[in-house]
Amino acid sequence: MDRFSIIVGDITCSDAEAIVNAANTTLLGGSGVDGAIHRAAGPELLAECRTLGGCETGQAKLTAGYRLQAKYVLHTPGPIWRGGGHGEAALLASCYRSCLTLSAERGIRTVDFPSISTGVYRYPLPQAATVALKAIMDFLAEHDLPERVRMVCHTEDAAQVYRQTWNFWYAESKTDRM
Ligand code: AR6
Repeated sequence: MDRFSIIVGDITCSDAEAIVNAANTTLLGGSGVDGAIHRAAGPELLAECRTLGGCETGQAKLTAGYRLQAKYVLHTPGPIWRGGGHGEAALLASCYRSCLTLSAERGIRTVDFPSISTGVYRYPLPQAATVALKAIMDFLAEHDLPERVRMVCHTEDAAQVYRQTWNFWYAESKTDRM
C-alpha cells in the first residue's frame, strides 16, 4: 500500500498538509501530543479552538495550523480506555474515519496521525493499532483522498507494534512488509 506508511517522529514537525491532534472533548488543550501541538502552533490555535464549542468523542473538527508547517489541524477526542467493553473500539475507529472524511471533503492531500488514545487515555497499543490500521486502510480503499496517510509514532517501540500489526493483517508479500 504505497499511500500509507508508519514512521517515527514528532508530529509537530510534520510536513503533511494536515496533522491530527489526539484532543479531549473541550478542545482546549492538554498534555501529550495535544500540549505539544498547541505549544508549536502558538496561542492563535487555542483562540480558534475556543470558538468551536468542543467536540464529541469519535468526531473531528478542523482548524488552521498557525505556526505549524501543517496548514490544518484535525482535532479528535479519542475514547478513554475502560476495559474495552464500553464501545472503545468503535469510537476509536470513528476518530480515524472522521478525520479522513473531513480531510477528503476539504481536498486535503496528505494527513499525519498520532497514535490516538494510547497515552493518557491508556488504550492498549496492540488493540489500538489494529483498530487504527483497519479504519485507515478501509477508508483508503474506498477514497482517492487523502493521497497519503502516515502514522507518526513517537517512539520506535510504538512503531514496532504498528509495523507488526500491519504486517499481520495487510502484508500480502515480502515486498509489502513495513
Ligand atoms: N508526536 C507524535 N506522537 C506523540 C507526540 C508527538 N509530539 N507526543 C506524544 N505522542 P496522548 P491520548 C504520542 O496522551 O492518549 C491530552 O491531555 C504518545 O506517545 O497525547 O489520546 C488530551 O488533551 C501516545 O502514543 O493522547 C487529552 O486529555 C500518543 O501520542 C488526552 O491527553 C497519544 O498520547 C488524550 O489522550
